Amino acid sequence: MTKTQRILYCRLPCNPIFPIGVVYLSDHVHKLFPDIEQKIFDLGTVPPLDFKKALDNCIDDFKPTLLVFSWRDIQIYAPVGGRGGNPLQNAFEFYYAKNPLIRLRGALGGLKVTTAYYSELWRNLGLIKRGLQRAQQYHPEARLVVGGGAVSVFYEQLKTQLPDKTIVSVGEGETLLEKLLRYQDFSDERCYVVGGNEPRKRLIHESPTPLEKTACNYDYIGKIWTDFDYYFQEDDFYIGVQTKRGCPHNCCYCVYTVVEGKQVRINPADEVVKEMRQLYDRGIRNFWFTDAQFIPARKFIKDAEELLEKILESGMKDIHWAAYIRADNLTPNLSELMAKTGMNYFEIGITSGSQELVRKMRMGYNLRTVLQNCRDLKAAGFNDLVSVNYSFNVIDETFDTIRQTITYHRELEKIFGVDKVEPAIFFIGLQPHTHLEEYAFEHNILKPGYDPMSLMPWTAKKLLWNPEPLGSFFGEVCLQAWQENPNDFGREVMKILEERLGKADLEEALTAPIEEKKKQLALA
Ligand code: B12
Ligand code: SF4
Repeated sequence: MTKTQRILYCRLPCNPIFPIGVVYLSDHVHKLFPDIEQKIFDLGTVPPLDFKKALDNCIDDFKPTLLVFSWRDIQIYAPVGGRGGNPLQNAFEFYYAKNPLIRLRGALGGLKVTTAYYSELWRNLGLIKRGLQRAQQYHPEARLVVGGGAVSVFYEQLKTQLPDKTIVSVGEGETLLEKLLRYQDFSDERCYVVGGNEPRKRLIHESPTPLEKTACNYDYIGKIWTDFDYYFQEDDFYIGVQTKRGCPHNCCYCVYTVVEGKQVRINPADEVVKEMRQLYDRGIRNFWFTDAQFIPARKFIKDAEELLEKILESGMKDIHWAAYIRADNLTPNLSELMAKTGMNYFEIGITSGSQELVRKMRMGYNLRTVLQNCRDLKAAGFNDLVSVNYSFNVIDETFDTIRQTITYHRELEKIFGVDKVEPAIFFIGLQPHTHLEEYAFEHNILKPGYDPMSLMPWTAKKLLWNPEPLGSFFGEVCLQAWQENPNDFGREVMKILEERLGKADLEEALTAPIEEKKKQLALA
């Protein structure tokens, strides 16, 4: 019976990031049901004016019985130029500028960003509905499943906006699709049906069904995806390859650890290399290991080493790769392997250079270890770009902790070189299902039932986390940085902060006094 299914995977419009989610889903389904007809259609490669027409044509052509819509991102807060402008700058101009003209500019810019945001939201919902209606013209029983990063984060809010009977999926979707195609009960998967069962409480916290990942079959993917080549044309695309799923940490603002689950599941190194090899043979040289964390904890160091050793053995010598790296989990050997295998960019999300705050944010980092490991990495020959993500003002920030962050950053600059360390200044966009959300409830900053997808100024101001008493101070510093050096915003913010507040002692940054006191008390 499943043979008669025809599955269309439609990745909703998105910046051109390789749609690894639908690639993996269709590969998984093909391995289990080789006779099922499938097609991948990526709206990320289609110009906006053609979205509707291209979708219609694709459906008329393929006549799917099952529509799999993949929605990657909804949120837009970022320190970079985003869709419709720089959202962070607009918001800060509107909230914090003293000059009424700049406030007005912020308000207008904010309006533009807000309009773009809601238009995209409604447009995507419209495309989903349109696709279903069109498919039902050919197969009245055609069904709709939606999933992907954005749906995983906002699954509760989407329940009133999607057509009846839509299956809404949280986290990875392989086993859900498998059950659906076998006509099995899928109610134990991380999903719910619109108009049917309500999403279970804490659905997102449930563990994903375990799954052994094998190398994606790109010969097959090439056959079901006409625009596959699109991502091979530019040299600067980093093609996604997943090497593991899950993160065991508890960083207070992070939702990855619930989307992917705390259980780390390693994809066999041989399979990862086999997958990379297929891409390599098609001319790909840049890979992004799309793991929530490439080295989630010390006990996974040996897995990372095994993978990198196998990449070396495979002879793929001229590749580059990038990933999110917890730099507290490096060893000199691993650092050497990273440099040798072509890591040319990584992001470390230390969030703050103050050990005291890093502990309060439950990040489990030891900043002293991070520094030492960065020195090892440099000694191993790493000479490329590091993006260090700082989010000021998350919890209990003070002028002292800011001074510590500046000192810490300067130390990283001493290791890698000023031009090689890019301070990426984020302000945390508060996300549902995080500890920070609980903190906001406990401190009466947000009330349960708020809409995390709202971009209305009164909600956005709280979600774009920058609470007083330091909120206005950071607002003013960022505005000055945009005015004086908009093209090097992060470094400019650091410079202004240092001019205004000075630096702390490195030793002060690296120690968390309260914990020390607690330890001493415990010893006493
Ligand atoms: C790696 C990553 C990046 C890398 C991507 C590198 C690359 N070349 O691929 C980089 C650093 C570039 C990046 C950037 C951004 N990212 Co990002 N990123 C991730 C991360 C960690 C993994 C995504 C991934 O590829 N996973 C591996 C693949 C296999 O999984 P997947 O695509 O999610 O697909 C699986 C499931 O979702 C599901 N699935 C997918 N579609 C469907 C459909 C159906 C019907 C079903 C049943 C299931 C299903 O099954 C798939 C296979 O298991 C996620 C967080 C996370 N842990 O998921 C955030 C995430 C996707 N990013 C997010 C965002 C917002 C961004 C940015 C927009 C941030 C910003 N403000 O600048 C940017 C820009 C992206 C853009 N479009 O321009 C958000 C999106 C949700 C949201 N908040 O709106 C996420 C979820 C993080 C978060 N918590 O907020 N990102
Ligand atoms: S921020 Fe990174 S280390 Fe922390 S929970 Fe999220 S993915 Fe894990």
